[in-house]
Amino acid sequence: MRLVLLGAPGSGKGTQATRLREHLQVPHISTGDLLRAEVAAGSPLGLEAKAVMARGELVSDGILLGMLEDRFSRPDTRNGFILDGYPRNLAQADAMGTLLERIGQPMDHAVFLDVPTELLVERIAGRAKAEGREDDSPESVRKRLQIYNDSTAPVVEYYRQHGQLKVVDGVGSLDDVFNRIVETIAPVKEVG
Ligand code: B4P
Repeated sequence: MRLVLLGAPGSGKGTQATRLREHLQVPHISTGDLLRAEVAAGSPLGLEAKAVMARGELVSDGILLGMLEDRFSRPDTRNGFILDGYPRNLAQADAMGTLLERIGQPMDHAVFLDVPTELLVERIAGRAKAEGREDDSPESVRKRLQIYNDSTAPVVEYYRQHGQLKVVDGVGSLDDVFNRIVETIAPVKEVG
């Protein structure tokens, strides 16, 4: 199963991807986690990404694509993957399409977690208290939501127009949302 999870910051992508990894037995690839690992390691890439992320802005498309190519070259992605946090703009959507075609791993579903803005803000404020993530400050969150509306929402439309989009209501308990996703991506049973 090759799944792309789309949604605004705080929509539950990372949360649900962790559960889906167990269910589908394929790796969870989070571009946010890959970037945070680079920052923690103090690599040149991490040093470049750190300030950009803290401001709530998007790290450059070139860095992201290189990171993703590297991750997809690992053998654990052979049976599929759950991609969380990518693509975040139309250029990334195009680059990903080309990459997946080149490695012979076409996407099965683009699942969009639909959550109203007030709830996104509430959830991220909760995480800010619990985890103290630098980019969860009110100022960065405003910026991230604005970038989401300007750059990432068109990606959702792009997959809708290509007939690949599955919209899932992201409001409810973790179990409710998880069950909705599983139902949405389950193969349609033949009748008779
Ligand atoms: P991400 O790590 O992707 O951060 P995110 O958008 O906030 O989503 P995340 O998956 O962490 O949160 P979730 O909704 O699960 O990106 C961080 C930064 O990295 C970006 O701003 C950017 O700078 C950079 N970056 C990443 N990818 C990039 C790319 N492709 N291009 C350029 N830059 C990139 O959860 C949020 C909170 O809600 C949690 O506390 C969770 O517990 C809670 N929650 C989730 N579901 C819930 C539910 N059903 N009910 C109640 N609470 C829930």
